Amino acid sequence: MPFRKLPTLIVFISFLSSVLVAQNEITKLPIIPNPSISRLSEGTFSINNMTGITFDKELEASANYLKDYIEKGSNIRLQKGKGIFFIKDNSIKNPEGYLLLVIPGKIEIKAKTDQGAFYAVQSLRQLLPETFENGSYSSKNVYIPATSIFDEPKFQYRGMHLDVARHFFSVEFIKKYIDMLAMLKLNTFHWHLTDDQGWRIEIQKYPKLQEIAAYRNETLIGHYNTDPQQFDGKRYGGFYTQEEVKEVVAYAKSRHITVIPEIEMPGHAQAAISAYPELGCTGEQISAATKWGVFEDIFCPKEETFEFLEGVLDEVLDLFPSEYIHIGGDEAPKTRWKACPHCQNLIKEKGLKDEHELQSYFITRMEKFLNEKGRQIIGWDEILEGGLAPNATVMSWRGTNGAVEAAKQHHNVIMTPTSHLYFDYYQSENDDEPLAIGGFLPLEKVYNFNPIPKELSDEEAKFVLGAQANLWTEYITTEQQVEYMVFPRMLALSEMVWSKPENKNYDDFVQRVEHFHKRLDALGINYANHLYEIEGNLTANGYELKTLTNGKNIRYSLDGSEPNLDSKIYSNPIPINENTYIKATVFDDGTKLGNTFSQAINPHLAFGKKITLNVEPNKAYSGSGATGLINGISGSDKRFGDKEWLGFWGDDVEITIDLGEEKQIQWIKTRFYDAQGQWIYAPKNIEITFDDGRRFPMRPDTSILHPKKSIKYVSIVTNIKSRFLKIKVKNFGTIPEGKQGAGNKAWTFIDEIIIK
Ligand code: TNX
Repeated sequence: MPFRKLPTLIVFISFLSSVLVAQNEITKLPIIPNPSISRLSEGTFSINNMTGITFDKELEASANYLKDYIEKGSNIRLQKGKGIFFIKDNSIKNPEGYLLLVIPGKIEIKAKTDQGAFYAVQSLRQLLPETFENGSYSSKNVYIPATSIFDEPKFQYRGMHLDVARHFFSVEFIKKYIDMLAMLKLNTFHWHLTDDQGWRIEIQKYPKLQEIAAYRNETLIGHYNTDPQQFDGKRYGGFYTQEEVKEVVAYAKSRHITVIPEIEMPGHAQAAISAYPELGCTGEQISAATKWGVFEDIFCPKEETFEFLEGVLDEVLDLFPSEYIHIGGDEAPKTRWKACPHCQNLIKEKGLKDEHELQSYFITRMEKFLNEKGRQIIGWDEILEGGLAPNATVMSWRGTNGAVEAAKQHHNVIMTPTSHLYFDYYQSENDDEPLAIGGFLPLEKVYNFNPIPKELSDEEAKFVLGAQANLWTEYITTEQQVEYMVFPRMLALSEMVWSKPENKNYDDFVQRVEHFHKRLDALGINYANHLYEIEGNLTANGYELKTLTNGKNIRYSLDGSEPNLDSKIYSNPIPINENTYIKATVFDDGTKLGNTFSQAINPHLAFGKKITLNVEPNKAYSGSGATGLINGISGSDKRFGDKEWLGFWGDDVEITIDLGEEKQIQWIKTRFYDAQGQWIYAPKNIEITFDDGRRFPMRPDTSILHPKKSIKYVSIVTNIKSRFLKIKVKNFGTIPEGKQGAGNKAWTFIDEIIIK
């Protein structure tokens, strides 16, 4: 829904003047997501056993929610009557918007809908002590600071996804997850219910989905890239009964959350085919997948498959009132369809060009079925290939190009790019992080994402409904780990989709996150705490150290020792003229917080010299720019998303380094990330040209004894005088069949070019 700035502002101003809250300083309240307009004033309102609650009928649910929250959180019991007022107010245009006024005499919550009032309650909740979260608030009175808030969301789609196919989570936990979303004013839960490794929803018409497809024989242990792969030998699985699904949907509804089910087609269908082999093209008996990846056994576009999927969806529609149904559509290799006479006949008969158009035929047919029942489809951005189904909404995950293309075709889009919203990626560069799929997505990167792609005009931008973060659970085996991966990044997501850009400020957000930790503790939510980490940056003045939260000291050493209370306090950039090894730690009043940061900086011939590129790195992986390639710092061995690695998607890259004057060069080394599961491949070839026109290929570096599996090292040894070096890096090309991301362009990631 487009943001109607003017009328709401006028409403707010008249609201303020009507209660004579004037001349107060605008102060930030510790609320996440940050409200549109908020003001803290003099005085407090006290809630105690005398406090009454009064509501308009339409806001009854939220009034009861608040009453319950207070009574469960403390010994305070609310009365009927004056004190806290829930007032229906049609002048608040946005159905999710609200006004919250706390003055010494009363609390007023105004909204047009119960949903708006619910969000007011969530804000009020964050003004109450954290002990309310676990029922341990023991006083008879609680004082709330006088406050006035006007608030409404920036985006209408604010989503969080959970994959329950790779690992299965209890109904109890799904409800807790929904509560977490509601607390942060997210309104959509995308429930990824089916995949190659398991089918997780009861379908009465097809009992073998429960008996067979819900289970796999065993599960991969450790990372996919471990060689040789190992398995645990234990049967694993489970599914939600229809009764449980109804319970979850109703629970979510009472928290103003829509549950969107995802039933994957035509790919990620191996579990379903294991139960009903006739749904595949070969008819062969297969089993649910026991490892991760993209699998070739996909649904075959036969009449009996459509009948099956329609039967499944009929039951799904009865369970989920959501307007949107997610039909997947991603990562469907066409190998089986190419070899299948039925598919080839169908292509001819329908006058289709190829298997991509056949996929489009498949999706369009399912869309028609769902549209006739009054529902709309959402699909991953692959549904653009071979032509978009007429009314489909696109979930853009492979970067943002899919979103741009769909919006330009006037289709709705939801942003969920891997680069900014894949919460299965690492959130810190610490070595002690739990095993994750790969990548690096720190809090700040999530926070600073702008869901509106720059390429879109204002008109086209209206098709961007909002954003969603995804939690794929290949490497996430427990509920505690789910929480660890989503917190605190879900806080950043909530502010990114709710708050207006002018109300966003990362430094301020981080102080609020530090405060919010206490609430998460009280709620028994497991979260990652990287707030006391140190960020280092090489600048023209030396190496700078920074930490996020206010009022702390950084102490550091340069001799490899662990910083302690006797170590130097950091105040100015550390000069770098030779090989330097910095270790630094955050202290608060003599207490060490967080982990020790360490960084080696090894200057070389190109250090601080001029570097140019023929193409810009992809904007999602632009690191610290081209100079990062010669800054004496090597990118992390494990996280290609850090500030050092530069990522290029499909481009051939030409790098020119100007040493300022002719120099004697002994050798040149560089390295490339190689993580095929994430579509990252070492280049096809690399070539260096010098001033005299001589050209040399760069070859695998055999001087490195134990190369990291995820990194390819290359070097040349030469004895040459040159001022300029031109390094040509040829992209790997198209990802081959059978690999993750087959058919897409490969990524090239490069960092550090060392010249000696
Ligand atoms: C790609 S995102 C997938 C999922 C994986 C995920 C891992 C998408 C539409 N498909 O099947 O779980 O990567 O990050």
